[in-house]
Amino acid sequence: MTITITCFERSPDGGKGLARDTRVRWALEEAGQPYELRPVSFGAMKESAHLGLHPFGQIPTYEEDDLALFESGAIIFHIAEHHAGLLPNDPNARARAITWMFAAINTIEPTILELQTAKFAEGDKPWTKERLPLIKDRIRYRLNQLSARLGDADWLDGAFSAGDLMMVSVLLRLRLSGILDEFPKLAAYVARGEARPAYKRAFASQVVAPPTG
Ligand code: GTB
Repeated sequence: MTITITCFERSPDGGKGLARDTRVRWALEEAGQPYELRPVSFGAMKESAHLGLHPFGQIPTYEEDDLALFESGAIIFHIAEHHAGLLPNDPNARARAITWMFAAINTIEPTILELQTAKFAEGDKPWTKERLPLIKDRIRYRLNQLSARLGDADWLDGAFSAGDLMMVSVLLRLRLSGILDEFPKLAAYVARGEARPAYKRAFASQVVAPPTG
């Protein structure tokens, strides 16, 4: 059966590929697996049909035969476990690549989400002006450590892996803030990810709704 991924019917980023379905589609492109996209409206995400797939009423979801998954990290791990190209065969290298997947979503992404929440959900609150520099410094602290570990290597641990796919996807969400450009090694790392043919195909296949009005 075809793999089906849900995505925003109308992504708030207007075509920058920043929603989390992009990383899943990127993984499927790296693995050479065909898939279909099913756009979902914000309203439909909170209705029972979609909540049956995703208890938190979000995208992306993954459906294949009688398997339904949510959480981009779990979906990409599933894809990487079942298809070649995203995880090394050597057990230790594989465990390290998986560690980088977790580091991306558990150590780096939360700081970036804090920034997005402060800007977009709490932008009008009186504390935001004071809070933003603190959040940005917490991001810089982590990026400094990540950049030091990456050094002059192309990827985080040898060959490109699902760990890099996840880390690049997470870092991409920072680009508009300008913070990524403060770390030239990380900016070049993200650019290497975006230059991969599989990423380009994933980016090109995103659903971009025409502007309203
Ligand atoms: N932990 C989950 C995962 O990794 O899959 C998080 C899923 C999630 O946050 N989904 C978001 C969603 O469905 C879309 S990706 N939101 C709707 C809702 O909660 O009602 C987050 C996102 C949204 C918009 C942009 N953007 O416009 O730039 C970027 C990322």
